[in-house]
Amino acid sequence: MSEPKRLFFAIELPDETRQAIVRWRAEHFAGDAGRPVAAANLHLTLAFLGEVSAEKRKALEAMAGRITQPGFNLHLDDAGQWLRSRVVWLGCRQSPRGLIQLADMLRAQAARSGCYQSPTPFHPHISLLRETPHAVALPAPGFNWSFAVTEFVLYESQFTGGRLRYTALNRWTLKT
Ligand code: 3AM
Repeated sequence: MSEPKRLFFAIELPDETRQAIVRWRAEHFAGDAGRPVAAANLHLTLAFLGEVSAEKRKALEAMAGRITQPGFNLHLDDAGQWLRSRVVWLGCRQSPRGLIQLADMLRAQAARSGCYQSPTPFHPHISLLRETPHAVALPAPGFNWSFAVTEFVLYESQFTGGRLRYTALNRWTLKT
């Protein structure tokens, strides 16, 4: 029997968007502002699933494969800080309907499968800095990053060798 894995559904960011975000972050936040999320780990979480057995994962993957939903554009034009969870994030002033629908569907499927569900509502965001020790001055969003979301991904989260690694286990295409 294989060990349960810590899983979550998310949207992968295009390489060039990740690089642009990392450059923007380095320009605007000092070294003491918090722990930067590694470029490779930048993502937008749709549904956190917690520890999932191989059997439950199979059921979740089958359900994810039945999602028929069009793709959408993500326009990153907002940044903020959550003082309680100590995160600085990027997001959208107005979330696309497709993003909310996709996250709602995945979260409902996960709940039906008995997966852990966060009690907090879905606030789409890309975490940039974690463990921010104090309030930071947020730069006016001078960025304007848009990209087409054409798929969603199931990731495994592992903490190994003192590093957090996200590995894409499976992906599904959104209808065009
Ligand atoms: O990077 P973000 O914040 O979008 O915060 C964790 C991360 O999302 C979230 O799952 C993503 C991958 O680790 N996460 C971790 N533990 C969680 C929990 N107990 C959680 N979300 C809700 N409840």
